[in-house]
Amino acid sequence: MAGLLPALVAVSQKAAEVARLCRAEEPLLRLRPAEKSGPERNARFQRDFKTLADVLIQELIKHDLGTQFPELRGHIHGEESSEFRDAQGGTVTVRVCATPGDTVALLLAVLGPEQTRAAELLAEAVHREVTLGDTELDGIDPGVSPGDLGIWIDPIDSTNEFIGGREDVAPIDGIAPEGLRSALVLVGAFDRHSGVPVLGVINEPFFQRDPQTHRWQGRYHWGVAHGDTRLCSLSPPLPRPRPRVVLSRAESAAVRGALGSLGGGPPLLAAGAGYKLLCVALGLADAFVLSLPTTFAWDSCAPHAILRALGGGVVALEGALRARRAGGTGEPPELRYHRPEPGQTGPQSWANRGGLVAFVHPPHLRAVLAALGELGELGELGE
Ligand code: 2IP
Ligand code: CA
Ligand code: CA
Repeated sequence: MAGLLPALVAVSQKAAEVARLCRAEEPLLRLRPAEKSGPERNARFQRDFKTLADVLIQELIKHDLGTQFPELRGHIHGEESSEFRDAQGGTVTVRVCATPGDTVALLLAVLGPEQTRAAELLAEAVHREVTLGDTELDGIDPGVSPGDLGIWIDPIDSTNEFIGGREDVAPIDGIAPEGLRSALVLVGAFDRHSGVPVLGVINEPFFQRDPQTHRWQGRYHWGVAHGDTRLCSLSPPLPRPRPRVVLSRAESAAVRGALGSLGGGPPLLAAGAGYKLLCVALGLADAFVLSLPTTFAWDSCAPHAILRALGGGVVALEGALRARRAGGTGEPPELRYHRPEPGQTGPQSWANRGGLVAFVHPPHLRAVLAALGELGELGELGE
């Protein structure tokens, strides 16, 4: 189906523009993020927040894709609920309205009546037609019908870093350990029947700053992995002889130690699940390992499609270690995106509960699994 990939890229560009606007406009910066509680809260953080940008971006992506591809309606999912607190402490259901004027009116309920300029800027960005000018995308037909696909959106991955807004964090070995750079927009499409990720777009709204204007400039990456088709805006990175690993700061000492013995140097630490997956796709790291249940379908779907397009993938860590212990010689199980985890509700039913390993080159995956296999069960890795 020609047209879906450019549409995913176009919505990610619109989303990135809204993310940049929300950081550039004073009244939007002053808007207090809403704290998540109960099942909405990610256990990775003591306090977990969502901003108007998270909710508005998810709604604009749902709106634009559902309008262009009616077969996708009801199959576009994302991290956030559409509710946000209004200026009086009540609740507004955020959505893209039929006209920019109606969207302004709705945003004013969130921002307060004096914030007309901010509401107008946001509504203008949300309703703007995006022209890509990326001719490479026009010729790509992934050979899959939207009626067979579902979508996972992480409107902003690394919301904490987005809120913190640190602009000048120096990279270490090419990887930004934290800061705005790690806030990404992730839009992935998976096969509704098999759960395999097939199309992915990662947008970096805060890739670099224009040296003259100091305004943030973004960039995007895409990948297609369907049937025998493997296409990607990136080239497969050259493998290092010994894998360099990137990890979450929350990762256990046991995992850090085991992976440090691989010979690729001490593991690098970075914020953002999507950003660490991107580091693997870019070849800044050879593997991202996570032994904790703190990522979700919306974090991994889009990067996973890109990694598959490059010849790699994202496997379920617990399942892969179990198969290895049982003497299995086949491919370790990859993450799937179509079925909620039985017995779980809300976001937890979409958690990558058994952790993950992301890689491009299969020998690196095998080296990582061998190192972690020495440690025992996944539960013991957290110690
Ligand atoms: C978060 C975000 C965090 C990540 C966590 C994700 O998503 O990517 O940065 O933790 O696992 O769920 P870490 O930085 O330790 O990898 P969000 O910001 O969308 O809630
Ligand atoms: Ca996320
Ligand atoms: Ca998010």
